[in-house]
This record gives sequence, structure tokens and C-alpha cells, in this order.
Amino acid sequence: MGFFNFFKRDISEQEFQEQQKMKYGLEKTRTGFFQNIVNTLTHAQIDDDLYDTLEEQLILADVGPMCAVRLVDELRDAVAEKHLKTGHEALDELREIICRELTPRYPMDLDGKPAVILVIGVNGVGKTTTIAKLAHLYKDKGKRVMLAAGDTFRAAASEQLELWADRAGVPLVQAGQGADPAAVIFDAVKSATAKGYDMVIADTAGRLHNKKGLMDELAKISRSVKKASPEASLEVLLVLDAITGQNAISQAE
Ligand SMILES: Nc1nc2c(ncn2[C@@H]2O[C@H](COP(=O)(O)OP(=O)(O)O)[C@@H](O)[C@H]2O)c(=O)[nH]1
Ligand SMILES: [Mg+2]
Repeated sequence: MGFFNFFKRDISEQEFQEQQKMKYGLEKTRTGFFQNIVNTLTHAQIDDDLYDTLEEQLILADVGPMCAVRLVDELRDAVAEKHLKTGHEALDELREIICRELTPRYPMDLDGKPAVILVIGVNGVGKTTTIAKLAHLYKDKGKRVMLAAGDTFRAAASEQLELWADRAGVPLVQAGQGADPAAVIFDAVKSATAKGYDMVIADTAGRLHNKKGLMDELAKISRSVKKASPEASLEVLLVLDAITGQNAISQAE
């Protein structure tokens, strides 16, 4: 069971049990971290041992220790307050608590025409994958989405994004390896504006071939976006690896 199945709750208890049986029958070694949490909660009494186990499992699932303690404390309070009795009830409660925790504190500015999202972060952190997910999400919401292959550092980066663009069924603006990322993003925003697209989601490289500072590059891209469309809005999304903990904060800074 992956992260997303953990949040799926629109199945009956019986369906859930059957799914579990089948999963284990087919693939005994498949023990995702969230699966462990589900198992813990559905097979145990609510007591102090359970909270300890949960805390440990959350940490093993890459939730930061402080956050894990906070989540379990919240669960403990909710169990007492709402007089929850069963593990299943506690599981539902934990889902809600985690969803709340994951709700963004600040909404993204997507009011521009087009709304541009620039995705940044170090190499291999999951930028391109995140773009694929965002493209899918916003397309599902009825937005017309265009992608921009601003990672011009690696030859394969554009191809990887092209694959995701095809899968999501959205167009991609790309240029050759070594092209100026700001120019690629400029072209994409221009094209999106001309064709009436709602959004441009732009990939970037974790490193730059010209070794210029990433911040300078960001400022340049920001100017390109405004030049391509004065009506555009720009959000910069920094992708971080959840397991880097405090180091993530220094990266952001
Ligand atoms: N475990 C895990 N792997 C991921 C996640 N997102 C991306 N990856 C994998 O990490 C690798 C690098 O991802 P990619 O999107 O290419 O990173 P980029 O270099 O920042 O664009 C790929 O093998 C992805 O499948 C994630 O959320 N969890
Ligand atoms: Mg990439």
C-alpha cells in the first residue's frame, strides 16, 4: 500500500480486508511503511504501547521526529476527546490529522494568465516527477496546462519530461541541451498566452551549465515570465527530500 492508498477511505471494511488478503497473497514482501501503520491501528488496542509503536512507524515512514510526536499527541488528544474506542476509528482520525498537517499554510498564487509554476530543487530530488503529478492534478481540475523543459543541463531531462507530458496529455515546450532555461520558459509562457492556456509548469536543472548562481538564474527567469506575459503570475516551488530533515531548511535558505 502506498501513500495514496493510505488516504483512500471510500471502501468498505470487507473490501479493505479482501484487498489486503489479495495483496499479501500476491506479494508477501510488500510491506510499505503506511501499511504498517494501518496494520498497527487495525489490529491493536488503543493504549500507550500503540502510541509508541505509531510514533516509531511514522518516523520510519520518513516523517520527521518532531512531527511524528506532534501527530501522535494530536491523535491521543482526539481519541480522548471524541471517546474513540477502536483502532479503525483511530486510523480515520489519524488520516484527518495528517491531511490537516499536509494542508498548505499559504495558498499558491495561481491567478495569473497564465499561472506559472517554476519547480526548483537539487538534482534527483523529484522535480520532474512532481511536475508530472501537478500536470495531472491540474488537468483533472479542468485547467489547460503546458509544460516547459527548463532543465537544459542533462540531455535526458527533456525526454523524461516529454514522456510525462505525453502521459498527462499536455503539450511541452522544449529546446536542445545547453539552451538558456529562461529562454525556454519565455517561449512556453508566450505560447501559452497566445493559445489561451491557464498554466505553465516549468522544470529547472538542479545545476546550471553556465555555473551561474541559481538565484541569479531565478531572477532572470522571473523577468522572462513577466516579459512574455505581463498578466502572468509566478510561483516558485522548491522540492525537498523529506528525509533530509533540517538540512532541507538550510537548502531552502
Ligand atoms: N521514493 C520516492 N522517489 C521519488 C519521489 N519522487 C521522485 N522519485 C524518484 O526519484 C528519482 C529522481 O526523480 P526526478 O523527478 O527525476 O528528480 P529531478 O532530478 O529533481 O527532476 C526518480 O527515480 C523518481 O522516480 C518520491 O516522492 N518518493
Ligand atoms: Mg528532472
